[in-house]
Amino acid sequence: MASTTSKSERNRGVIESYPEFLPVSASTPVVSLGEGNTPLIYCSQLSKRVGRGCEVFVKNEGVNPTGSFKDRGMTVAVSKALEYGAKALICASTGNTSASAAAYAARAGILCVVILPAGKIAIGKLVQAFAYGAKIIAIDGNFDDALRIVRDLGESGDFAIVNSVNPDRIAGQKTAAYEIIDEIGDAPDFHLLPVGNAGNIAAYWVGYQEYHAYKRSTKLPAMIGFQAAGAAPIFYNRIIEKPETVASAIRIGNPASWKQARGAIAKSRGAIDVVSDAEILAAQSWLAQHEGIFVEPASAASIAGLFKCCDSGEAAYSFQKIPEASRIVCTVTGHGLKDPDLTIQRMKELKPVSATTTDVRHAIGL
Ligand code: AN7
Repeated sequence: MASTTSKSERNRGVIESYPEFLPVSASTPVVSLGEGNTPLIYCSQLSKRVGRGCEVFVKNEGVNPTGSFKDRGMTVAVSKALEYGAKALICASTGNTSASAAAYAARAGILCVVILPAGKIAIGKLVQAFAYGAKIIAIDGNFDDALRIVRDLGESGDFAIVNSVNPDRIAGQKTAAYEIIDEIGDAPDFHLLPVGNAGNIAAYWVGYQEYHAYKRSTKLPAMIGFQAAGAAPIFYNRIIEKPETVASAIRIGNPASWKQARGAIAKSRGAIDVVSDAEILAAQSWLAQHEGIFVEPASAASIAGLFKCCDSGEAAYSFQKIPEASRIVCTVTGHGLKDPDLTIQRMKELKPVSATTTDVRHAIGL
């Protein structure tokens, strides 16, 4: 029997919410921080901007326990690692995977080693990995180098790899698609999301297909992925040796789930497209200032992508193809406070005024 999620069950975590769809059994030691069941927020301003009677929802994954969607996959990967008897976890990361792995390892009482591209991790994510007590190794290389090393070390049998090359991660992450269908009663027509290592787009597609097979939904969404223009191997169909983008979370040149992402896009009749750094940052500000949802730059790629689909004839999925009254879900993957540096740069210096009502009125501009 499938569970449905309701507010009173808010903190059950994805394994307890969807055990029948996950590779767990009664003997799996569940390591959870109450991840999942994240808000699916109807966005009136975004819907208005898209027009044509479309409804736009944002799935806000930034409110997971460590502030990103990675927690959904990590609860399953770490629980299974414990079940298999692993003594230590290892991952490569652009930041969020390491924050999540470190937290769940702490909770499981096992060691976590994280391999990171030196100087390329957003400050909040690095702070998290330190706070949770991970063993942190910074390398002179990029994420793709880090993942290569992790795969090598994983072969020794000393570590359980908790990157999305581990199928338990994908299994956990697909629960976000279940939640969307449980909440709105059917799959959306379009699902937009950022793409980095490409695990998440593959995971959502698995989730949508499974629920469809179980007749929980009547349709399948078109999956539309967005890469940063300087780190867009899937879009350009070639490995990018030196990926560059302000969206450090998706600064990946050789995604592990490349093939699965291509499959999801082709089978769902979706698309892969690119958004520029300027478009990403503009979308990040817009979403914060018009909908009250502050996300990290990588997450804003889905919103930048939505705008591109609406505004540009150049988009891989121009909205001319989108029927009126479509339901669109955009996943925003991580919290804005994880990566505040660029927002801080845009903040004007705050000059104190004297502590009088008159001067404060003046400063407000009244
Ligand atoms: C905020 O943490 O790859 O396409 O090592 O942190 O499933 O990789 C993060 C990826 C999107 C891309 N948004 O998801 C890592 C890492 C945020 C992210 C992605 C990431 P995938």
